[in-house]
Amino acid sequence: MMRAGKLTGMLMVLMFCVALLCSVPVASAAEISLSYANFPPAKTFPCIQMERWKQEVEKRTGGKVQVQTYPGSTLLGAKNTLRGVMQGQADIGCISLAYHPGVFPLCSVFELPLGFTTSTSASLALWDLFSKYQPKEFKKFKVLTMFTSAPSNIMTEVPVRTLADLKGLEIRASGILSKILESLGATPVSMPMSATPEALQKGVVKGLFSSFEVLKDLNFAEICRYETETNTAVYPFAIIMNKNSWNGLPDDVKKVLNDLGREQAEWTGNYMDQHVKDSLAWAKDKYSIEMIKMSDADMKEIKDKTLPLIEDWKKKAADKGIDGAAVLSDIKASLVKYEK
Ligand code: DTR
Repeated sequence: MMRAGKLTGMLMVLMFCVALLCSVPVASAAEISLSYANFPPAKTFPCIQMERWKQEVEKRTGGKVQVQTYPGSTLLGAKNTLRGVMQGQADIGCISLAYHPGVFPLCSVFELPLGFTTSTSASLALWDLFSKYQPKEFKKFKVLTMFTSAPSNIMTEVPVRTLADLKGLEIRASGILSKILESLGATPVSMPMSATPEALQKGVVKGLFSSFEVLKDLNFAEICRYETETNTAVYPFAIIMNKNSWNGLPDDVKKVLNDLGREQAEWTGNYMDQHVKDSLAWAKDKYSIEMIKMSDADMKEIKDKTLPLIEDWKKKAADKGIDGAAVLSDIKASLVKYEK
């Protein structure tokens, strides 16, 4: 049986604690909450850039905006992000343009072998192109930023040392990059990156055509021990926002998001370029991957065989009223400006 004095003492301590908790200011709940859907796993670069964007938006709005991120297709997957954001199932979404053939007649130009050697230069050039042309292909959305992967290379479970080794080999790609593989004699199997791990494990594909950081981020180095350096086309991405969600934002928040447009493109490019180097070092150390360079003759044949794809793009662009030559001229100027 507890003595009365001890009980009184415990009650006094309890009341003091309650008073202390009531005096602590509770962080004010954000006035605005935005949902941000992303299709690939959390450790891949589209999601890493998403988390950085979230942090910057919450910091620069002084907590007025809270961003709820959904990596790994937990809210919208690769194939339904475009419609999902348009319908308001998510305020914001990440799309890989190559997953939507024919939908982005202007910005799909960035799926071509344009000569960019880094994600940073390609991302800045893509954002500049979008900013200049404001293409109607995005008219149903607010585009918050755009960026690209690093240049694409061939990662396979069997060595590809020559173009002849590519013949008939089933390799995962998407968009115009699938057409690049086809022009080189490979058998492209188009699918989103999120479907690639299962396709590799089941043997549906013998490798993939993408940037090297996935060797680490998706552990592809475990199966694809052979890396053939082609350093060709990149994959363009756009971060799109539901128009009603955008229109409902106060001007001060819109300014924060607009100011982040180009900055986020550059940040993502820088992150990607460094992460490719780190991922290759990691894969060499953990899985002793073999880096393969094809002969100069094979590299020239790759260039010769893929150039016609640029003419194809120009024709399709013209059908949509786009001056392809002017777009390519602007991109050439960006190459000079950013590839110094
Ligand atoms: N392979 C391209 C682009 C890409 C490169 N790394 C990642 C990581 C996660 C998703 C996509 C990508 C693509 O499938 O879009």
